[in-house]
Amino acid sequence: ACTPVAPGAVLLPGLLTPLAGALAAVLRPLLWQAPLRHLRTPGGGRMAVATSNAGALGWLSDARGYRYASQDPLSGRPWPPLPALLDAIARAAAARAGFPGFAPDAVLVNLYRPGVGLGLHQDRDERDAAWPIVSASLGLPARFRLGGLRRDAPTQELVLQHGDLLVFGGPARRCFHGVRPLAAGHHPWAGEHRLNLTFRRAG
Ligand code: MD3
Ligand code: FE
Repeated sequence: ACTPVAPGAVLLPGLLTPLAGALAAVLRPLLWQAPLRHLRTPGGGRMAVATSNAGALGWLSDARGYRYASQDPLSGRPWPPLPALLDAIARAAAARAGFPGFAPDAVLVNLYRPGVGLGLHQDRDERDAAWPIVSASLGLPARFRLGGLRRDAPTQELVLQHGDLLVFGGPARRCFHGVRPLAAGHHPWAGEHRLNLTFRRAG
């Protein structure tokens, strides 16, 4: 199935479910090299979502603002390379959604626990918004919110399940979006967690 959920947004439900074991095997060493951490926000807060990155570029937030950088500030070393399996998943999903030629140079890893959500925001730190963002959901389900180009536009809710892929391109690329606080639960693959991977062409 390849379901349009809004202009430019395509849901590929359950596509990753058969790959969950292989994904765990590539994510484990990646998150050992570049551990998940709670970034500081420019306003002085602490992000409730824990994040890490792989690829040539990684997304960062600190007192100086939001940006992509080629090194992990925790280690002073480059981010781990984007594993071939992840690169192939992102390219295939983008192509199926109508974006052939998508070559991600960054994957942002987001870890949620029960009670943790992500407020409405836009993704605007990438150089060229003509490239889509590919999102992969693993573990506990989440209520994802997709709004419009203004923060106060109405939002639609979509439940993202383990194994789902979503591609945001075209008009959806600049839409406000967020995640409701995660409900408590247990998932056989992820325990008390939801893991989200967002593949980007940042540079
Ligand atoms: C819609 N992540 O990393 S993924 C993010 O589930 C982010 O962790 C959420 O928002 C998460 O920035 C949502 C789906 C997603 C990602 C990027 C988008 C939706 C998007 C960019 C534009 C529009
Ligand atoms: Fe986002």
